[in-house]
Amino acid sequence: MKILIIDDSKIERVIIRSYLQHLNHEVFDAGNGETGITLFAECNPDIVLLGVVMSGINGYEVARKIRQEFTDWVPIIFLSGKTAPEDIMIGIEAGGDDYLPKPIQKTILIAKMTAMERIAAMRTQLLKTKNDLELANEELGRLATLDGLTGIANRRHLDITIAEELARAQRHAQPLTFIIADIDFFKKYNDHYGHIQGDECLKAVASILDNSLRRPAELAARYGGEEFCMVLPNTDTKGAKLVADKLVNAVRSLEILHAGLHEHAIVTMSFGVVSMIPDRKVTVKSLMLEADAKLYQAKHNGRDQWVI
Ligand code: GH3
Ligand code: MG
Ligand code: MG
Ligand code: MG
Repeated sequence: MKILIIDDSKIERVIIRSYLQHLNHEVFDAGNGETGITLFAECNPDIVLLGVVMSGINGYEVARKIRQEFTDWVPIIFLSGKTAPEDIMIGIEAGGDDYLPKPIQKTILIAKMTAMERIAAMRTQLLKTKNDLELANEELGRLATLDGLTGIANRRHLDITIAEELARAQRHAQPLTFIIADIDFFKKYNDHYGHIQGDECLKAVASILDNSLRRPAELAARYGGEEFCMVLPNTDTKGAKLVADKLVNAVRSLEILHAGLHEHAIVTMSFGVVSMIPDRKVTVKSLMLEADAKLYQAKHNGRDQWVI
């Protein structure tokens, strides 16, 4: 342990040092309150042994300052000849954790320090547990927004984002683009290659959709099955068409063979695109219905394309 002794009596400091030697502690000492506080900041002690009556600021003030200025708790034990009950009360209220009468008895001092050490260790353990729990919670919160298979945002995340972005676009009269995408002839893909490879295809498609969106506010999410959605805040019709083009080409560029269709066929995707400055009447549901209708048209028109 690092021990800081703050007392204006040199003899007292020497005596306490002598009590603590052979115990493998690192001992620092200061002869007045001001130096004590400076040394406290420098040596970062595990325990403070603090006299009360000192020239300059007294021990109570020192304790108050330490509690004010340093958020991390370090045990403070007062060592004082002032032993009236009120003195003890003032010391504890100033931030002291224990109060030993002078002359100090070596065994009692060491026993009290051992008790403080134990409390400090428990506190450290609790803080660590709390920190671990917070990290685990953060991770859980993060995982709860991700799709288990593809690792991109899931339906839940999408629902929250689309509602937020629709409200924002309505509030600021900004354009919003919403896209629903569906893999073409995916049932045949599964039938031909099996579900395991079907899942691999879904992962590759999810990843390329996600990576094709560049702005941080843009979201690609798995809506369910082989259907994905993209939310593009502040994107007008012109921008929407550019993104849709990019997405159609990105999926093609994977060149995933789809021999379930014909020999040289590759996996493609169809996109239903809605872009608007939404008025008050627009809802998440109406956006989705409209995008779904466009997607249906894209399928009907021959797939591997977008319709806006
Ligand atoms: P279309 O071009 O009209 O979209 O035809 P399609 O065959 O893709 O459409 P349909 O909705 O009939 O089929 C979707 C298929 O997606 C059905 C199911 O076998 C497959 N599918 C849905 N979810 C998963 C999944 O998590 N993993 C795999 N491997 N396949 C899935
Ligand atoms: Mg003194
Ligand atoms: Mg589908
Ligand atoms: Mg499909």
